Amino acid sequence: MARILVTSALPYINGVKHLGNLVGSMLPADVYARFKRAQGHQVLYICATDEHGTPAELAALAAGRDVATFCKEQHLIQKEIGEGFGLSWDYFGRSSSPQNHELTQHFCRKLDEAGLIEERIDQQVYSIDDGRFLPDRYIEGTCPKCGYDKARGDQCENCTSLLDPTDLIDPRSAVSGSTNLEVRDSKHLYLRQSQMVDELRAWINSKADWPNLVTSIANKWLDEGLQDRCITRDLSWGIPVDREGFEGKVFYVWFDAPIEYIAATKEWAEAITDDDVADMQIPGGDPLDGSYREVVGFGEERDWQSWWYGDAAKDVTYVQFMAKDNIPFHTVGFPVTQMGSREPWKVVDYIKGFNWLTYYGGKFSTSQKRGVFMDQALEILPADYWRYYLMANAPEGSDSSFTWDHFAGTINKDLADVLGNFVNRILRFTKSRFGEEVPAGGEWGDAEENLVAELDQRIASYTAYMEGMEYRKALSELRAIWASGNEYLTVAEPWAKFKENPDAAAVGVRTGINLIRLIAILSHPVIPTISENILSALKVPVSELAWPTVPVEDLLTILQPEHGFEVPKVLVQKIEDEHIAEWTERFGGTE
Ligand code: B3M
Ligand code: ZN
Repeated sequence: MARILVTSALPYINGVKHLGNLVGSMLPADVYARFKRAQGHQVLYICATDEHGTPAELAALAAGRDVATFCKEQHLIQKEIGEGFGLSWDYFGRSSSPQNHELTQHFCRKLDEAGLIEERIDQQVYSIDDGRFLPDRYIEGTCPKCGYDKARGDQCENCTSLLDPTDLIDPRSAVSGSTNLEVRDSKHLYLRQSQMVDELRAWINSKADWPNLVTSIANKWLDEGLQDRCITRDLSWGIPVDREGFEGKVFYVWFDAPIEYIAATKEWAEAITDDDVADMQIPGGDPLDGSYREVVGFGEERDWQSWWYGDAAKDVTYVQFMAKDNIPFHTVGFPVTQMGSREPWKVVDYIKGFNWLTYYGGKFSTSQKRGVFMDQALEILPADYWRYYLMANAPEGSDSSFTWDHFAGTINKDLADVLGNFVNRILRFTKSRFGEEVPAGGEWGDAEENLVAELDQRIASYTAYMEGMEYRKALSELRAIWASGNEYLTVAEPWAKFKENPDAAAVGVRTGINLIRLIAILSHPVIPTISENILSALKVPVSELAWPTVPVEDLLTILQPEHGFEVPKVLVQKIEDEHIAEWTERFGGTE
């Protein structure tokens, strides 16, 4: 049994995330965590809301809330929606937690002791019309590297270069559009990343197994010469810089956000569970409120350090999931923080990065409300439909495009026709001919042997692709495994054989029902609800979800004669043309 730490990029707090955000981070992380749990490993999947920075302040302002209240509300909304999608976080924390305040300040102190922090007087853009300093991403202008004219002061979305606002050509305020900007002096802390280039390069070079997308972005960044990075801001919302002369300043959101991976693990260790609260009988007790912490000695069995620090964490494999724009911060930014502290922190072992999911070839956009958002998706259809489609079309090798026709076509063909139809067809037939239990009689023949041979090979390659987080390939194997059920039935023909030779028909449905059980187990990481509905129809407890390792012939004889089942209600409802028309109208399509 291995110990596997999984984190997915922290969804930003300014609003509900869209499907592009989901498929590039939380969903593949969840599929991986579920797969690894099924294999019997000890998995800790940690995520959190990323709550600091100006977009949070502005979103709160727009919502007429103070920023702390806004973040608390939005955190709960995102948590609920994530759970609605079946995201099996072990903990979903908040980057504004006391634990993150403490750890972020700790890292800054350690980096300072290591000689990697420097005070500098910074020239910072002040917007006279807006009456405030403008944070990096609220200055827009032309990218000096690629010429894109909507580059933000922190990063060019077009070429992913990290920028400083003063690099921009023709800068303007993104809040008001005003070009009435002036540069004022302000004291800031700089992280001397430039001191660590060789160390980072050696580390990245040691990761020969990382996806090319990830190492090429990391190397590009190192090749361009790593700039020292300002890690403080003139804002009020954030983690205070606990240093003389820095009153009223906070840490830069990208400094504290990755540290939240660690802090959220600490939140997990120290968290009161809902059960704890119920036991304490505190009416309306909020499990997220740390104030109950001293009441009971909970959390002692949860050792956060054993996942993150020193020798105890040496056997942990740490895997991160993120979209490509976040890669620089995880291949350089966060490792500088961790390694530069000169403390033995666990650094990432493998990064799975993603390209973009587009909406009809264009960008999903939170600010322009373009595309489908997680809450809307759940209003329309069950989570598993989205989970399947998104993972089957994950933007791995290149961007992939969402369209309603493609989505409906995939669901109707793969989920409804191939999977749902196989399960329902065989269980309905068995019930009508043999009653609601697995029938006895008959012997295996060529059809069964051929099925076993095919499954042996397909399950091995499906498992290997899941292991390698190659989701498109994995799901195409999974789909082939579903299809093997229908193909087997075409050959075994229990319906045709029943009259002449009920024993032969019994073999067919008995093998088919066992195949349904196997398919439910293999499908569980991707479509947990459908899988559990199938298992419940087969009266198989979810405790039997262990990933198959024994030879396939054994797996197809587990459910023995007399094992009872029920015919499930329609597992997968087809998407009708009128729905496609309605949703295209509602969300906009074509373009
Ligand atoms: N919140 C994703 C984004 O808003 C960012 C990820 C943080 S991971 C530490 O682009
Ligand atoms: Zn650019």
